[in-house]
Amino acid sequence: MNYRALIATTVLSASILASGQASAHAKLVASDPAANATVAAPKTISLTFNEKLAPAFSTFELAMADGMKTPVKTTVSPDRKTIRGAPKGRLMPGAYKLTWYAAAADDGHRMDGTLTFTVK
Ligand SMILES: [Cu+2]
Repeated sequence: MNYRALIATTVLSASILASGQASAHAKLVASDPAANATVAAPKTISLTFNEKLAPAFSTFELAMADGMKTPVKTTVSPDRKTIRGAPKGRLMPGAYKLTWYAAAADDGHRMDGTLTFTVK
């Protein structure tokens, strides 16, 4: 690597680090089921975030379209980036709304969001 390339790489790394610190908020990057998907009744639901979570403040709730809550037991994965939940019993066909709560491990900032999916 020549000197100029090294400087460019260093500047780039520094700006990535800076932006990482500036946006230290847990963002949902993937889910299973995916948002707006129609799926067979899932045995587990997983939500993956862009950064490590504080497990005590990171969970989700599941409700049917009529607002009736479906009991779900959630845990945070060992790498602390994924919240997994197992619905109690088989999910009935219909539309579900999932509401997640996630706190970033590094600064404790709490975020939340929703996604919907349909069980066929
Ligand atoms: Cu933050």
